[in-house]
Amino acid sequence: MILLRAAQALLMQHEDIIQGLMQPVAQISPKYFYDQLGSKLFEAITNQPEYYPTRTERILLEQRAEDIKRAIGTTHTVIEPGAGNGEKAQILCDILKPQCFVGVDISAEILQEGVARLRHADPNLDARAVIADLTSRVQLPDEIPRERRLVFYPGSSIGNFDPPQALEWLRQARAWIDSSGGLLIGIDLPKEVDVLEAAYDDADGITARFNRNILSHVNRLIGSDFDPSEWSHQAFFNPVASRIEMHLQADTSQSVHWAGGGRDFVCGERIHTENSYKYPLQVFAGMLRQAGFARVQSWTDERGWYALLYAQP
Ligand code: AVI
Repeated sequence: MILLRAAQALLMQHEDIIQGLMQPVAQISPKYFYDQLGSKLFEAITNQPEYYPTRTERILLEQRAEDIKRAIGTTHTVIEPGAGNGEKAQILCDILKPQCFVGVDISAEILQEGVARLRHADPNLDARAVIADLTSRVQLPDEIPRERRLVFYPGSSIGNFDPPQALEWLRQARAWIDSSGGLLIGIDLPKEVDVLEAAYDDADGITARFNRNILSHVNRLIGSDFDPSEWSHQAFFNPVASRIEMHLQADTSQSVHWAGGGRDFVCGERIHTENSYKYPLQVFAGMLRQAGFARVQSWTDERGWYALLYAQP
């Protein structure tokens, strides 16, 4: 049964990728960035001087720890979708001292290491890993108590969903908690275009490697023959949609094949790999209200680049 489900999941992934590649403007979902190398490259991105979100959020969490703790109060369980290596969970668990932590992520190995690290830091913490794809509805194990849950979604990861999906995601977070719970979420705010574009095109080329690596991952997943060295990294701000867009642009005309199909790309043609939305604070607070969160508090860094919001039903 488990093997059958795994085979079905692989088949769906295969279809999902090919369907994206066959669109008039080819696209690959950003969830395929995160194979083992992709996860390492993302970690390296967060340490680049140009990539301010992770650093700004960490400083904000540390500087406003007391206010955040006062706003949230007693928390029984912290649930972190996309927990990765658990680094941010560690900061929050130090502040809130919950009894239970549930990390949810698609990258099993990194999540399990992160959860083990949290357990090691506090042997009294009941830390668990739930391996799941956050782009579909996630069912949390029944044994996790419903009272006083805090859903923690840092890193401005919500920005990688298009607005309707983001709203759907917020509704799912609302469904995970009861009236005693809340959501602590990080969002990246609009700012000067130069700052935004540099963050997604660092001088050391780490983001470019991260973007191109999606093609190697896709090659392994669908047996295609993309040559990543034939593609250039593109990142620019789209002011109409208020988002950074990442694309891969073909340096030459080429044919790419996979079992049962393929596609020709002309020189200069692009594959759209990621959007990263930058929401004004009031717009995002409105989305939270639409998703069923009636009370919203927020904290912003002194440059006004990034915000943490605490939302309650
Ligand atoms: C994971 N996510 C919030 C990152 C972002 O900023 O949108 C992904 C990323 N892509 C390129 N650099 C970082």
